[in-house]
Amino acid sequence: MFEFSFTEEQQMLREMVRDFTNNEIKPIAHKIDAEEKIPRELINKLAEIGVLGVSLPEEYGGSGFGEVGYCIAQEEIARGCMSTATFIGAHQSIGTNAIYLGGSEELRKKYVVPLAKGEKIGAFCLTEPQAGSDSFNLKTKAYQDGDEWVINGDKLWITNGGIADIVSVFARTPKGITAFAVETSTPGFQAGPPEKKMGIKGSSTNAISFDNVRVPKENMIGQEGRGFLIAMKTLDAGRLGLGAACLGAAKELLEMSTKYAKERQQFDTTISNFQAIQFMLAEMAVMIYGMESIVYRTAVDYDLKKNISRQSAIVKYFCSESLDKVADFAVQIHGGMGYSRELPIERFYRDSRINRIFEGTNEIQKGIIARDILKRNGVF
Ligand code: MYA
Repeated sequence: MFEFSFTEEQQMLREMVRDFTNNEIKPIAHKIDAEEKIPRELINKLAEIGVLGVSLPEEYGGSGFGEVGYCIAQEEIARGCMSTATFIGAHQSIGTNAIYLGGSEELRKKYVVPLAKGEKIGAFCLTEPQAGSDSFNLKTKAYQDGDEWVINGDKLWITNGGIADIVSVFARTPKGITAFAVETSTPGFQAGPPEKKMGIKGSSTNAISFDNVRVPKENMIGQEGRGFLIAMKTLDAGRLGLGAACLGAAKELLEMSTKYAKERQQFDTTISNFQAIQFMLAEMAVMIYGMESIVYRTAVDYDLKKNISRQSAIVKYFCSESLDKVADFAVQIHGGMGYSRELPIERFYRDSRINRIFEGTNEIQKGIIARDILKRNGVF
């Protein structure tokens, strides 16, 4: 029999994170957006409840819930604040995960443990001014000098760039692209000011420069020349988690829209009695059911150690496109109130848009999907 249900532990995790979001995140989500900053106290509390390492094994400081647990947590966090979900995604799903997936046992113990416990903050430094979608075209270079590697170059659009303690950096070396774990306190590491953005304003996005940044040779993540593969494998998980965050936001928007439609009176009745509104709610629910189905199907496969490259590109594409439509319907149902800063709808609308761009644009996702389909002669 094929059964699709969460375990008791997974349900408890969801309830715990939902309570946390309701009590600790929702009351300050507007402030996070307005002040463009996630308070350190919130980050510490997220660490305390184990969310900053929720997917990672307990032996590496995590909570041991795997990718399914990570998706559950991100869904619930995104219901309250997408800036906070973005912070967690960059810290855990790509920043820390690159070291976990590619790193030696020593490197995992040295860096994954404090990152998973939330004692340190992580980030993922791949993108450069000329290497956005074309991520192979890196100009950042590293050369070996005795027992150290010396990194020089510029990174752009680095989420958590200004607040991270340990970053996963991708640089060109004689044998190809190589990944390194770098402590941001190392001389020569410099983060620029936070970028001014349309949405996810609470999440810090910075340019970073590396000026003769020296790292011990043990800080190489995996083997020399294997960095691009590590980046792509890491993004497989990242894109899936992004889909989960989109799902949580979409569910929140549907709940808010349904409640509002049942309260708002026009023409002597609630607007929920109008077919135009009902159809919007129905379309939102259709997309949410699709999102939920593919997020957890893919997360289960990831935890079973199956290759999910094409599937995670599909999840990322479908969930981010769907969330944009769901957010648009939510604004429409709320009318003027959806456009006003009095309600969180307009914040969700702004925050949603980035999901079609980061972790690989949706055009890149379609390219990945098409390439795989062509390789398999169309067999799904
Ligand atoms: S992080 C930065 C995001 N950037 C990107 O995603 C870059 C997009 N570009 C690409 O993905 C690649 O460049 C593409 C590669 C796909 C275009 N597993 O010949 P290739 C192998 C295993 O395809 P290219 C960010 O935004 C491949 O087989 N292997 O290379 C974070 C080949 O090997 P071989 C793989 O044509 C923001 C080799 O690599 C995989 O250059 C913050 C080269 O491949 C794979 N998957 O095209 C995020 N892929 O030669 C926070 C490739 O041996 C998120 N290979 O055959 C938080 C979200 C949640 C909150 C949201 C709320 C708002």
